[in-house]
Amino acid sequence: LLKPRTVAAQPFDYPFAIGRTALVIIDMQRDFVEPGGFGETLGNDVSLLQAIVPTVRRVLEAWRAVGGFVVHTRESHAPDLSDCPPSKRLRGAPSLRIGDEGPMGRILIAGEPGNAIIDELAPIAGELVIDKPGKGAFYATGLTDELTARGITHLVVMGVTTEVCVQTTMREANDRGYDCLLIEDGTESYFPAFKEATLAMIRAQGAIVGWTAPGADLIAALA
Ligand code: TIU
Repeated sequence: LLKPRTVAAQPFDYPFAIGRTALVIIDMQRDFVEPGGFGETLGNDVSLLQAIVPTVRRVLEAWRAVGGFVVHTRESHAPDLSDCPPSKRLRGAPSLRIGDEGPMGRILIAGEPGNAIIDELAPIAGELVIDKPGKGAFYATGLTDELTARGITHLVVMGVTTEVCVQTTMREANDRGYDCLLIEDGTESYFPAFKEATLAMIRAQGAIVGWTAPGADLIAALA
């Protein structure tokens, strides 16, 4: 698992070893991907996000097959909202606010049906699930300690949405010294232009935030 490998990525090759790398799948939960969840309450068309599920699954299965470590995150809050800043709950004019009762249970609350990771990508034994109250996966979570304990230095990132929780997590990770690769067809936004802009800004200036590559190129590097 420590064999040096390379993904043909942008803006240049991404070197990694499976044993030092975590596959991080951001917020592939019903709240964002299915109608009636948080994403839709904000006024978004959630069908766009469903299109990446087969690719995310293909990459996840390939990563599992080589014995790589997997982290799943969920954006979620405690039932008493003690970890939800009022600014987050009160911002804007959503059709339902965080904590309100929706068709999949209380919006963005841990343990509710809508907070579950979709069946196609459900975690299996040995995979880490991080519940995060913020957009970034490092804020107010134990993620750094979990990665450090496993000797992880590199993150391969997929999930939703590209410019919100994915980009925030990559920027948090980059500042903590992780080398991050974003899978281009394993991430999506409610706003296609925001996805494209995010991919471009991540890899600009000599990979100022990280690298990007198609899922097939990561899978090829695992052979
Ligand atoms: N609204 C939006 O685009 N995203 C979020 O609120 N959370 C995540 O990106 N997971």
